[in-house]
This record gives sequence, C-alpha cells and structure tokens, in this order.
Amino acid sequence: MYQHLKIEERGAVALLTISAPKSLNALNSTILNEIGEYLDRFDSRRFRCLVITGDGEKSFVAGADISEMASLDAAQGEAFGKRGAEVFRRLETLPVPVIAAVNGFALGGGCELAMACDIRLCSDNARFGQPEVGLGIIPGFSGTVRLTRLVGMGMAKQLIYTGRAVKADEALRIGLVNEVVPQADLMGRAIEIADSIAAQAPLAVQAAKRCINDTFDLPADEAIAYENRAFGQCFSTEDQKAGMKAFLEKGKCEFVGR
Ligand code: CO8
Repeated sequence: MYQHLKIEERGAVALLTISAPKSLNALNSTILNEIGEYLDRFDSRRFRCLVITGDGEKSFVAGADISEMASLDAAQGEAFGKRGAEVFRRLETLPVPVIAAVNGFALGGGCELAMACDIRLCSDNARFGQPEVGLGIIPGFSGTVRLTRLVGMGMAKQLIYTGRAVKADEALRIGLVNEVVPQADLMGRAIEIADSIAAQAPLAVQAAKRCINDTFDLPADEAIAYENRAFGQCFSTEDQKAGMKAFLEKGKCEFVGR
C-alpha cells in the first residue's frame, strides 16, 4: 500500500519503518505524504503505542531529501518546510505515545522527526545533528523549536550554528535520547517499552500525553488547572474503577480503554 513505509502490528503496538535505503531513508515529499496518510488513518483505539524506526542498520533518517530541495525557490522551500512541520506536529500530537528507535543517522529532518516523538532510544552507532547551516538553510521541520526545548538554548545554539553531529553517548548526556542500547537490542528494547505503555490504562496514558504537551508553555497556574481537569476526567472511566479495585484486591487489571 505504501511505497516507502513498512507497517507491522504486534498486539497493541504498531511499528512503522521508513524505507528508502538508497538514500539512507532521506525524507522526500512522497515519504512525508505517506507518513501523513499513515498518521491520518492511525487507530488510537486499537493501538496503544507507535514505534518508528528506519530501514537498515546504518540510518534512521539522514535528513530531508537534498536532491529534492536543491532547486527550490523561497516559496517552495517554505511550503516544503511547512509540509514536514505539519506531519511532525501530527506525530507529536498523536493521541498515543510514539517511540523513536534511532538505528543510525538522525540528521537534519531525521533528528527533527525523532524529536517529534515522545521517547527516543538509540543504538550505539547513532549520530544526531542539525547540519543544515552547512547547506545554506536552517532546520526547517521545527528543529530550532524542539531541539531548544529538549537540550536547552545554549546547547541547541551550539549544535545548530556549528552543524556538529553528536554520537549516542553525548546525545544521552545532553538529554536528546533517553537510552542507548546495542544495535542488536534496539527494537527489542523499543517494543519492551511500548508493551509496558500498552499495559497501562490507555485513556490515562493519552490524558498524560495531552497534559505534558499542552501545558508545556502555559503559566504554572493554568497548567495545574489543566492537569486538575484531566485528572478529574480519569474518574469517569471504567479503567480507573477497575484499576483501583484490582489494586485493593491485590489482583491485576486488563485495561479496556473505556
Ligand atoms: N538527501 C538525499 N540523499 C541523501 C541524503 C539526504 N539527506 N543523505 C544521504 N543521501 C544519499 C547520498 O547522496 C548517497 O546517494 P548515492 O549512493 O546515490 O550517492 C546515499 O544516500 C548514501 O550516502 P553516502 O554515500 O553519503 O553515505 P556515507 O556513509 O558516506 O555518509 C551521511 C552518510 C554522513 C549521512 C551522508 O550521507 C550525509 O552527510 N548526508 C546528508 C546529511 C544531511 O545533511 N542531512 C540534512 C539534510 S537538510 C534537512 O534535513 C533539512 C530539514 C528541513 C527541511 C526544510 C525544507 C525547506
């Protein structure tokens, strides 16, 4: 169905592999559109977590497709950037958590894709960076926004102004990834985390994601009020009743997502 996406379903976990091996999975318009279509159709009732990775052992995504961008004028460049930013925002606001399993290069648009995910894991051969200024452009899929939020303004400025790529251990140290694992274990670990998310009450996980995303920029009082409302709404779910009952009875709860 898709030219450059491979889709797998493992119980309540969906696995999306971006596959354009000849260009190290660089994102062209076709791939961006396919990711957008996939997210539009994503069934957040059926799947409780999405894992994204890149095909092969060398690259997650080596950036936006430079051969497609080379001849763009200003309006076309803006439109291409807007398209990527929209797709990544859709990913960031997907109701269920998204895990990036970064299996190699995550450069430019690849780093930006990983940063739009909720959780980043990487293999020990991973390289992250925003090399755009070396091509005469800036990060255009929201990298200036998300890198700054993830690693702080000082480090984001240094990485973006120099275009320097960081290895897995440095990415871990600066907070760009949550965990580094040997490449052979990467997908296993990503699925393990995804399964542990999928075992929780799904509406509660989704509410937590909305709270964290939506309150990030709010003043503390508004953010706390937002969380308070979301917390209250949890008590109207079957899963809250069943989860607390199971705890009190020392049993285990299979959450149904209602
Ligand atoms: N776009 C297109 N093709 C690519 C890209 C890319 N981003 N990255 C790699 N490729 C291609 C290479 O051209 C090569 O093709 P071919 O075999 O036909 O020559 C093939 O993939 C394999 O690559 P290499 O031979 O270069 O492999 P190496 O192992 O020697 O090097 C690197 C791997 C270091 C990843 C190297 O390929 C590289 O530096 N790639 C470019 C990385 C980069 O600069 N990425 C950022 C791109 S800009 C961007 O993402 C901006 C996002 C916002 C856009 C906003 C739009 C306006």
